Amino acid sequence: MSGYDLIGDVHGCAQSLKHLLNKLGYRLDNGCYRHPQRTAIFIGDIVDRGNNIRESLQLVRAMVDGNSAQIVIGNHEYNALAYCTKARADSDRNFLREHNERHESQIRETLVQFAAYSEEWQSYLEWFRQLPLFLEFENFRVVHACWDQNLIDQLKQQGVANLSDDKFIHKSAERGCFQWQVVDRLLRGTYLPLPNNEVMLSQDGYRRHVYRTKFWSLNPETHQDVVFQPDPLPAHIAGMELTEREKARLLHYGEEQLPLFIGHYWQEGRPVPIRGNIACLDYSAVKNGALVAYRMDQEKQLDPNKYVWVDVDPADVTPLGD
Ligand SMILES: [Mn+2]
Repeated sequence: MSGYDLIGDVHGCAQSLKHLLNKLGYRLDNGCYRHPQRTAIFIGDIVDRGNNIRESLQLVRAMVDGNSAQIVIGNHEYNALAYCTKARADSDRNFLREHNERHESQIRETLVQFAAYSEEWQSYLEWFRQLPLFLEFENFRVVHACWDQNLIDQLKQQGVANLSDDKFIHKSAERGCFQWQVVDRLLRGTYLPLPNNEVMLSQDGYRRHVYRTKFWSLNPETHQDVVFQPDPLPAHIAGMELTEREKARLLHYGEEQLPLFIGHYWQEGRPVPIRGNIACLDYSAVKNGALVAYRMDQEKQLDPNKYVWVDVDPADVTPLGD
């Protein structure tokens, strides 16, 4: 085998995924998409939002079980697990992830599409617990949202690769502790509170108290220097200087580090590397964007010509019913 094809957030877009795999030279062989020389790597977030979530999971799991692909867990797989896991009796909550309106709407499509297949859904929840939190290869790294070397070193020391440990997953729901930090940082990335307790309305209609930030900017001065999300900051905030405290909350993934692949961030437009050693492969397929792959070989600097993508298939995103 030689080479890896890294694939961004699928979010239930199984038809688009089949088109992308075909374009990359993978062929269906006994129920599993395979390439004669290459291995696929999924960056997480297979579930939620799109029309074909069950088929996406079936396809990806067959590839992982058949050694034709690897995968890291995304925040949506974690959220599904936490949403469906009962909290312990001595906890102040019923489930690890609260069943409020916002959380319910994020997972709704997944639960609806699995409504008639509850045993199968249970088996995917078990599977999510086996998915690695990060992957490290000789010449590149993979994580859903953010590479935090300090947390990853601690995970390695403790021999924690995934969420299979009961104690770890229950702790991960307790804001502030190490297990919570791991999930929050690796699967959701870095973010800052809006200054002066301000709130902004995002495109998807939610009130946000925080905004997503880059974890690679060197010596940022203002909020505009670090913002990394589709929704622009309000103009009066964008130009405000970062305080020392805010700067201390940010990370810096250096230019000398190994190439890193992430998903998560709803990018738009033509896929290009963020920098010579960082590529985000989430191009908002399920918001009528593109499903994107990067063909990784031995390069030390990422090459804009090595992206392959397909526009989302309308069958994955057209509202059903009415
Ligand atoms: Mn995502």
